[in-house]
Amino acid sequence: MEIRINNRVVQVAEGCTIWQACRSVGIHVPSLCYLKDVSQNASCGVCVVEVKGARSLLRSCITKVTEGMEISTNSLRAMEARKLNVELLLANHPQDCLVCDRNGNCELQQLTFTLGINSKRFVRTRKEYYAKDDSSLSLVRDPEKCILCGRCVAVCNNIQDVKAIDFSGRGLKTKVSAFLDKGLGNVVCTNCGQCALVCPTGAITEKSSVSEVWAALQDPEKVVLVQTAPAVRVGIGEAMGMPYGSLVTGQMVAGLRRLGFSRVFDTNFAADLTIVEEGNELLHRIKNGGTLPMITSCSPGWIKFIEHFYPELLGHLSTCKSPQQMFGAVAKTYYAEMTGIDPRDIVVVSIMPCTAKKYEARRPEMDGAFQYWKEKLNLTEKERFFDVDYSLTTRELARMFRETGIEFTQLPEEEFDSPLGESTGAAVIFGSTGGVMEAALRTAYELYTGKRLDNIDFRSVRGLQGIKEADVNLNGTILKVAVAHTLKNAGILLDQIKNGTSAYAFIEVMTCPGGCLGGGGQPIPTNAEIRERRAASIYFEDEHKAIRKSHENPEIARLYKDFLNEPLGEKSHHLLHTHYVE
Ligand code: HC1
Repeated sequence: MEIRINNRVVQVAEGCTIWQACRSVGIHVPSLCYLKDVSQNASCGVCVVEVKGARSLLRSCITKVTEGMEISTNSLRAMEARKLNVELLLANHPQDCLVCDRNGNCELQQLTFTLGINSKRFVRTRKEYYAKDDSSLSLVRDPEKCILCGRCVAVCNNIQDVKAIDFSGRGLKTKVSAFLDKGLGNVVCTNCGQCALVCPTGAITEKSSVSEVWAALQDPEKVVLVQTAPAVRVGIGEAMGMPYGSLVTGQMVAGLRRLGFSRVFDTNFAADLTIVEEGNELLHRIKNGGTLPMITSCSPGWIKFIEHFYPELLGHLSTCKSPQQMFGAVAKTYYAEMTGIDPRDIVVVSIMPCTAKKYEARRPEMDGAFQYWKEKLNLTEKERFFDVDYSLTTRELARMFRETGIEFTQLPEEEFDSPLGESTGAAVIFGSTGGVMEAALRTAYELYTGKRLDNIDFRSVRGLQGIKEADVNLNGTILKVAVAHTLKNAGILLDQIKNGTSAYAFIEVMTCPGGCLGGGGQPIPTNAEIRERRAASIYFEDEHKAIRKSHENPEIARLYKDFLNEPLGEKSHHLLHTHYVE
């Protein structure tokens, strides 16, 4: 279709919006509320353009192009209106950018700069001052910084189908809040943090534990171990100024050592352990008529979702704790015994692409190591400790690197410490949607058939489609499997189980779009194109690993030989598994 933009004749796709048309010919019209694939609220009024013949300025994010349309994105009228709308937002916005969590990465701050706004023209119109909501273990909401763009509401409602937050009030009293203003920690919020990822300002951020981790690192009595999730290695480079999806495993390890962690271990080691336990659990259920489909249980936002919305289906969850939690339990038992370190002196810090992991680490059932040591060391309830002490997001780790002035891009590549640092290709793909399924199939096939699996790439469960499925031939037995990412897609598969039409024996669910690589704790921005690049790096690392099946990890074999004895055994039961009850 032919139209004119800023006096130039251009060809654009039929049916697209003015915003998309401009974008397709290299013109960026700013917007604070529009976000591709997430929200199209037309609430901020920043994307207005002038269209010949139209009486008023039009919002480019919702207006479709028509043949012969003449658009001006840079007329004085359009530019002044855009500026005015931002100035009106600034009237009610706290001007504490210097101490804001999003300083330097705030879309409102950036737009104020690019539009050349250099004074505060209007006084505050809102009378009330809203208090921060820090009721959640994962997230902090500061309604004073909210510009009512609606992105958080859209992602929570439309992508996750959770509806934990919405607009309330009218006119100047309009605000975003949780049900009856109860606070995020007291409603159905799953802690996924997708709201924080799409928020243009600092109105929603993770609840930070950076200062507690600094304190632990300075404490001479403590041995501080760190574990890094699969998806952090393809995210942290971005946060340190590198291209999207940069794979920086070795530099990340080197950086963590320079921050002062006593040992740098890998959550991937525990991902391999999860696969061995979960693969055996699946086969046990198949052979003994257990509850099927079995559904993966490593994504804590997903666990909270099923607990809230489908409690009658909790029996379908694998009883395996997540790799983050398995790592903590193994570190404070097996590793403590092996090294003679008092488990009370061990501090386990996890670096996760996820905000819900903070919540998971404080779930009451996540104290397996304390229960293990309780009698042996005569511990009182007052001395109770959790398997994982602090969980930081990728963004928080970037903050720590920046604070210490570490030149991340100049770091050499270093190896993880042993024995909790060895991992396989199967473990790293946990970070992408479909990865847990593929890793489990690589192991389950060999366990079930007793034969070697040569073609280990299960490509049908890869990619960013919302729901994927595959038929896997286990020596004549066909195993039907499905993979879902985002909680809305998970709900579709759960409804099938509920109404008796589910055809699957095994299902993987990951909370966030794209899996953990698109987690709520990852660098901002995160969008579809960036998720693709991170996924490509994850599969690249898998392809180049010497060992690519979890059950072939020699350190996992040693863990069973020296400590756990066997998969699904007594120690595994106490340390690595749990039961979710209605
Ligand atoms: Fe995930 Fe997992 S893959 S849940 O997304 O099972 O956060 O990366 O660490 O625990 O391994 C997250 C990622 C992560 C766990 C693993």
